[in-house]
Amino acid sequence: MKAKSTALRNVTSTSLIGLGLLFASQASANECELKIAATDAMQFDTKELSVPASCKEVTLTLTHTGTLPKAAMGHNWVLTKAADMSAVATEGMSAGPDAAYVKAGDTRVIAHTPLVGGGESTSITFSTAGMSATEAYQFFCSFPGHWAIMQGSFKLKA
Ligand SMILES: [Cu+2]
Repeated sequence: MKAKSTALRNVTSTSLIGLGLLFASQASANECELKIAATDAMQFDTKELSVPASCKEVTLTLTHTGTLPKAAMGHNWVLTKAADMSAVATEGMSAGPDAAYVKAGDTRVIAHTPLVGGGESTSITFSTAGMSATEAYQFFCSFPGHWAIMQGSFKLKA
């Protein structure tokens, strides 16, 4: 009985070491998943998002915690280089709500969600290929008039 429990303990510590090695070489899926909430008061609940640079893909879930409809207080989540944000936001206004106020084929847009209204949520997964830990990125809501307030920094942590 005693021998058996020792053996079990050895197996357990071996698998923990294995897990440790796995985590060291690649970020765990959890670290590559982000959540952000947006409100009827035209606010995101954070001004800073980051993931480890080892994330090959990032999954972001946007939840609109308010009650106002999409046409009045729609929100989305758009990611660009910081330097591209204002031009992408301004040019996106004429794209309309069905295009989530993002200009068609805009290659400056790294990722974006559709618009959501109160009580809705949406999720996207995007690749970090071509992104850099030394580059400054910005996320924002491209609903007309929102981006000046609804924005924050996005970083790949080296
Ligand atoms: Cu918004």
